[in-house]
Amino acid sequence: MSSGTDQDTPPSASTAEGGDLSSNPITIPLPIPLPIPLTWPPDGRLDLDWIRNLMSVFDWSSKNVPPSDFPSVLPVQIFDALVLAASKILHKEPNCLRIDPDADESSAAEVVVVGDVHGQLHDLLFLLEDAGFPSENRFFVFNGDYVDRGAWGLETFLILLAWKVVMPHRVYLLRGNHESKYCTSVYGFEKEVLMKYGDKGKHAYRKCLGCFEGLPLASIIAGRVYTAHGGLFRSIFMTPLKRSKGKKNRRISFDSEPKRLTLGSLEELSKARRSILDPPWEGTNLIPGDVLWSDPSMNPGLSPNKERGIGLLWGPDCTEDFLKKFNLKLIIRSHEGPDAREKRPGFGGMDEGYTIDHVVESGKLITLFSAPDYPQFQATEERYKNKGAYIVLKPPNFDCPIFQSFEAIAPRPQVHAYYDYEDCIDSDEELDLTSMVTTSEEAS
Ligand SMILES: [Mn+2]
Repeated sequence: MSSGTDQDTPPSASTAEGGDLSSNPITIPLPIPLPIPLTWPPDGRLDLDWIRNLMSVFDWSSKNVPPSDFPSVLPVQIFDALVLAASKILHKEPNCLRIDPDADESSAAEVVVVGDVHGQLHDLLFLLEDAGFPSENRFFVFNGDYVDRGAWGLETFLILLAWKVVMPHRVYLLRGNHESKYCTSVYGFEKEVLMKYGDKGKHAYRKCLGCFEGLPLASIIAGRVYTAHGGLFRSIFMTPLKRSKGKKNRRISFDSEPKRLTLGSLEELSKARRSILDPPWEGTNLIPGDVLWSDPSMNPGLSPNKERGIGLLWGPDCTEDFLKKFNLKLIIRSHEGPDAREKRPGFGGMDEGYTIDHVVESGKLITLFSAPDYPQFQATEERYKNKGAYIVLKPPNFDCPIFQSFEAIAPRPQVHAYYDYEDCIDSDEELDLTSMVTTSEEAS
């Protein structure tokens, strides 16, 4: 940290050490002098104290340090070490995680499920404090969309990676559609990283993309709850490809797709190739794009998601089929905030951070959104003022969702956006698929 700036001094008090885990990360006093730049532990082992310090420092630096001074907070070597440690773990995980907490009714085990976060660092810190930090008895499943739109996607993502490294069997990070090259190049995360790491920015961004490719796609909790960012997916056996011959002139024409779309199985999900910068919307590897981009519909059946240009729409009958076939009770997906829901007649708004979309014989489909007062940057004066929510699942069955809604932390630090939110389309809809084609030189 360059001295001599007129930044706020952190709250004074003893030290950050020794407090109990339930203490508020936002008010954990920072030692003086400030523990920055952050360092890697000499023995290479991250622990809870390291994460608590990381969260406190990021909370403080987000309010006091210009983005271009970020390396004085987290030097690129420490960034590299953290991303590498997390990447190694993530890439080894299966596409669909099996999470099996102690189902004994007397056990204190619980699973916290979290929806879209979108770089809203302070709201994530609040959520972690409110739900209680990950622990032996408290699992976390994050449903993706950690970055973009909000101004602290990098801090948000790194905090989650740190939790993953320290508690790999308690904290699970799934991939969202924004954990991709295409989305991060349009909605701010790429520019954010370039701004925060300067001449090392491209390097840092590439490392993040490599990590995104490792993120698993879905989870099954206690054998009863399926979670994924977008939701359900097609069977690839039933969709032989009709593709125009000229590869250079790819046109997106759903009409040329086979008439019969059918739901995919968990076995097919397990075999999908997820390690791709942008899930393809055509070809044979369509399951990752479906899982990350699909939306529920009130109309029965499976159909191409024409609004988004990738993924599917699935009806209540598909929710029922999927739950029944795999003996599940609940689907928890995310992916739709208040802006998306504004354009979806028939569906509930995101005012409370969640909606119950389908109620069928075998169970329910829920949309969960954890970014309150979203989006951070908005061209209009009028805001959605939505709450965020997380879900707690408890033994013995982990299939009765307890909803916890929460307000945004206010005031949010005033910072500049990393994307042109006035001109940018204000949801993921109508995305320009042609710009998603990754050229070979870019795909490093
Ligand atoms: Mn999304």
